[in-house]
Amino acid sequence: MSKHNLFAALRAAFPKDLDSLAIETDDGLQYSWRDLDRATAMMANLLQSLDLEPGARIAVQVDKSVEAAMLYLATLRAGYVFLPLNTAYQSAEIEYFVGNAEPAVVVCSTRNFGWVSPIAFKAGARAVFTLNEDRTGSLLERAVHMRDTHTVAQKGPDDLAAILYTSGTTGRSKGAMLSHDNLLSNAVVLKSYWGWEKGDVLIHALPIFHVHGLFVALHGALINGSPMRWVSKFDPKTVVRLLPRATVFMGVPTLYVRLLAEPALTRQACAGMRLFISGSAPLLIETFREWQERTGHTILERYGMSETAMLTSNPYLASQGPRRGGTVGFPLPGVGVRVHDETGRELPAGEIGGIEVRGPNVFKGYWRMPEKTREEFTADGWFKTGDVGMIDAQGYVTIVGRSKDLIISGGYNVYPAEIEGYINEMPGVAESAVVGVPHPDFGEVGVAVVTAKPGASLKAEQILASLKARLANFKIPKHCAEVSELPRNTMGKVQKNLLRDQYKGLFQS
Ligand code: MCA
Ligand code: AMP
Repeated sequence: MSKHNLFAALRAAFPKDLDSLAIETDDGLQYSWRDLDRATAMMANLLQSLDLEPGARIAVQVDKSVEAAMLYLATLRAGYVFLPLNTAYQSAEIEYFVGNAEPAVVVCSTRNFGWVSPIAFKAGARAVFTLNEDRTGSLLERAVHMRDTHTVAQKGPDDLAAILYTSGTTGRSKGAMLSHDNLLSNAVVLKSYWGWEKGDVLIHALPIFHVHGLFVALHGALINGSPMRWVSKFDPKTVVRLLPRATVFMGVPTLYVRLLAEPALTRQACAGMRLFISGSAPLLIETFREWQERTGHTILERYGMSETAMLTSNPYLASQGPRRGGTVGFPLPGVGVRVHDETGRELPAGEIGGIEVRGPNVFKGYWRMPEKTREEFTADGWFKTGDVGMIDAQGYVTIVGRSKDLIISGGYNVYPAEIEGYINEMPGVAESAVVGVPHPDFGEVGVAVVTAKPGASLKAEQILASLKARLANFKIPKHCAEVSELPRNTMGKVQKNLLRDQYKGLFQS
């Protein structure tokens, strides 16, 4: 029944007055709810006119725009599987994702069409459209001729709605398969847990190719019938200017750090705001406290994953307890969170171990990787997050680290194994290790430590330049050091903790 289609639930929450404002962009464009309804119907009709098989993937690598968000909603509406791709990915990365997901349709920017379309067609795509942030491109040129009414496709709760690539701790990303109910159940829980109310207005300043911006922020506003102030590329001055005309803001810690650097961020500017939410990476207690002092607001920190959407959150209501900086709050209603040691034994309150999760928010598995999927679940069906933490006596969850080899930089995941793979192929390189070190802006950034083959001499800037030619810019280590050898433990494993200690002061003022 279409009632299980996530789009049907979002559409049911549109306000009665369809001609009221749904989205206003930072360059003054205004979209009504009727615009959203008509445009998503036309795009859904275009997709369905291609006669794709059920479960077809629609891969999208386009700059953030309202039309890109409409394309996501149209994909849900038409019953296909949305596959968002970071706009910073270059051809080697896109080749992997498109080769792995085999999308029926690929949508890219006109500037990238030259290299994206051959990759798409080689992987069996039926069509490649273009979509640009100035609303040009073949997608809209074709959609404009389609009917502006559409019957939402029937979907079951466990049917796939999206695939998000993530957690390539072994170097290659895995496609997390999220169902309509994974997303809808989480959106419904967060709507009430975060106190969404009539009159709320969201400032949307996150990318829409990851869970935070595409699901938590977008679904949060839509399922409450709330209008959005749409910021296509985060700029702290723009956000501060919008604060008096909004009530909710969501960001990664880097956004909060940059907003605090704006003198115009005052208590007065935030007087009309109801809620500031942070996640995707650890929020430093200094940032949490500085925000409180400057604005009078206490940031609500929550914890999520591409595989599980949101799993814990600090409380919204004071009656549920204080929002505690440095913690990620309580397991959400309906979500189970536990801490186990390596032997699988549940640990008592306050003891540190591996965080595991169970609930309607937990994904269906990794796309075409049944083995890997099995490895990441316990025998009794709990998902192993790869995060290390504890639950205290009051029930607050604290993440203290990660067992997975992962750097989270400005909210983006950077997998050392992937970068090391490329560096180790470079001429003259014997081996490398990429580790995360603290960074005042991005929270954590990568540092590459490299050893040369006998007789070879390495140039750090050359190593970084050749990485930049191959990989998304946010993945490029911010420093590269050559050493005679990498520290190893008795098992021969590189001791990345020693390297982290050695370089941790690199970016600290
Ligand atoms: C940009 N640069 C970065 C990053 N972003 N370097 C390291 N880490 C980054 N995150 C570099 C670029 O390579 C470029 O370097 C220079 O900074 C400026 O690039 P630009 O694109 O202009 O950067 P920016 O505009 O300053 O972007 C910073 C940003 C952006 C706004 C913080 O990274 C961002 O929007 N992050 C949000 C990510 C997100 O949505 N995470 C949610 C994941 P060069 O000039 O050398 O090329 S979802 C998730 O984690 C879970 C599910 C959850 O819980 O939400
Ligand atoms: P992703 O792989 O993009 O889904 O990122 C999920 C990872 O981000 C989690 O496994 C955590 O390591 C990290 N993460 C998300 N939210 C938080 C948070 N509030 N504090 C610390 N780490 C977080």
